[in-house]
Amino acid sequence: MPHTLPELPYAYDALEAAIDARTMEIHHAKHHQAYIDKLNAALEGHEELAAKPIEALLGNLDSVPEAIRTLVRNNGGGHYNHSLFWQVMGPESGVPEGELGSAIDSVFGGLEGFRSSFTEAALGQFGSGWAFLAFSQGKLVICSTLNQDSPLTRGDVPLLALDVWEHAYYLRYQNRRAEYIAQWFSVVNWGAVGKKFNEACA
Ligand code: MN3
Repeated sequence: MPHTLPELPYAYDALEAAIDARTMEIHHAKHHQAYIDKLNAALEGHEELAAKPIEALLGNLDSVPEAIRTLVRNNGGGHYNHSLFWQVMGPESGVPEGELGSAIDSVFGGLEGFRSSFTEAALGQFGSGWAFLAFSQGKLVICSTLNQDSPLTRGDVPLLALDVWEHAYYLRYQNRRAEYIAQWFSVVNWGAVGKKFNEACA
């Protein structure tokens, strides 16, 4: 079964506080779709791999034949990262609660400490890439990756993702990545992140 574009859990204009509707539409319907199309094309003729969930492919890139490994890494990563990005945003932000809230307090000294470290990772990613909050060997970590690389590939579980490719913010923010990041925190769906954290801990 080929990979397909997930529907957004909200309208394109639902995140206007941080991301304009036109950017959301192009990003979802064009950019994300293109990663999926290229991933499916790369997997053509590889029935067994094509049947695997994207997490399994990215978590074991060595099992992917070398001839298509880079295509799967880039386009499969693009598919996975964007799917996560849509899920962890929403018009209702909230704050980290429960187990996640406690873990953020103990690792980052609270939400402000988390924001500051996460901003540093997202701003410091040179060129195109992502910033993540991930679950790594039993604890929360912040990391950034180049291009469409996923923390899954090194065995970590991504919980929160921020796209810092220019296509994610250029229409409204042009070169002002710092402003985009600052606004983006207002549309983080902490309830969704908390669920992912509980699943990762289970
Ligand atoms: Mn993108």
